[in-house]
Parts: sequence; structure tokens; C-alpha cells
Amino acid sequence: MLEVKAVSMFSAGRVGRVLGLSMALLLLATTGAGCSEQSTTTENLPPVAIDQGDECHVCGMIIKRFPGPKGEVFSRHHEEALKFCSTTDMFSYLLQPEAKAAVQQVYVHDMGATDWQQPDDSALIDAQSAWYVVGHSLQGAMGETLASFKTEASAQKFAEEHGGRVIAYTDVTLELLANLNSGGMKMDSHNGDGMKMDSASDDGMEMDSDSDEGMKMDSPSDHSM
Ligand code: ZN
Ligand code: CU1
Repeated sequence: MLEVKAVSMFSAGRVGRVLGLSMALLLLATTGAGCSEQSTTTENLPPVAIDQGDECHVCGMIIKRFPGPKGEVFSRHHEEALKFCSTTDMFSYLLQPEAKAAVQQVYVHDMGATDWQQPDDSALIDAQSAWYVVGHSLQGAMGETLASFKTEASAQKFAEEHGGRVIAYTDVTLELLANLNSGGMKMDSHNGDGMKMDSASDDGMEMDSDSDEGMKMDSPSDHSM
């Protein structure tokens, strides 16, 4: 009985027309908004500065207090840019399927153009066309991290100095991130492929040089089982 009543109300000419009109307006409004959002032209979303108090969207750390390249993501799900303490945390967010689908623009620091300890936001570059060095010896905010570069050549140069290999944006996977984190902890590496800490210290990979505040890995001496 009730259902029949409702149906007849909706089909009643006048109500129907009013409803139709507001539906049309609604559609217009949503498609209008959709248009500007879907234009994935990256130029209209320039990078924004990371402020002193800004916290990482993933881990909540105060971004500016830590060394290494940071990340920034513009997403259809958020009005303001999301900021990340490290490329590692940025990718762990980006590689979630829902996040991935909503991405508009991504930025990382070009470490070929700025300082590792205190990256300057004028060096933020498009992350999707950037190059990344994985498995190097420098520490980011969360430990091991991906070093980001605008050019493949500067990434190669960094890899020659600090170890690791050069990969592209689309090569970064969750498995790769997982290996990064555990790789850094396992100094005794029975799997031998990753870190080679023992040889690293021989050929002077600046473990002891000027950058000691960046290298706060729990001192290599206490790793011996
Ligand atoms: Zn973080
Ligand atoms: Cu963190």
C-alpha cells in the first residue's frame, strides 16, 4: 500500500517535473565540478611549501625535523596537498589502490639540486617523471628511503657515491618498500644481497665524515648477534 502511494506521488505530473528539474541541476553541478577536477593537467597544481609545523600524512612526524627528500601529493580526496616526511611514506600512501586512483599531482625534492639534511622546497619536482635511487647508504626521516632526482644522470651520480640502483616512479612497489625497511635493520644480512655494510665501511662511504647527524643508525658495532 505505502509503496503504491509513493510511486503515484512521484509520477504525479507537477512533483515529477520539479524533481526532474532539481535532478538536472544536481547533475549539472556535479559534472561541472567533475570537469575541473578531472583535468589532470598538472600545471595548475604547483607545489606548496612544507611549513615548520607540518606533519607527515602517514606517520605524523614533524616533516621539517628530518633529513632526506620529502613528498607532496595532490589528491581528489583532499582539498589541500598531503605532505610526507619521506619518499618512503609518500609511496606507501600512493600505492594504496584508493589513493592511487585519486592522485592528481605528486612532488618530491630533487636531491641533485638541494641539501640532504635540509631539502629546500624550491627543489620540489614532478615525482612521476623523477628517478629514484634505492638501496643507498643515506638515511631519510624513516630510515632507509628513496632518493629522488630530476635527471637520470644525477641519480646515477648519487648511486655511484652512495650505493644503490636507479629506478623509475612506476618501478616502486609495496614489496620494494617492505624490503627497504627490513633491509636497513638486518645488518648481519644472511641474505647477503642487500646492504654489504662490511665492505661499505672499508671504502669510506662517509660513515664517519661530516654527515654524522644524518647517519643515526643504531651504531653498527652492536649488530654482531
Ligand atoms: Zn612519515
Ligand atoms: Cu615518520
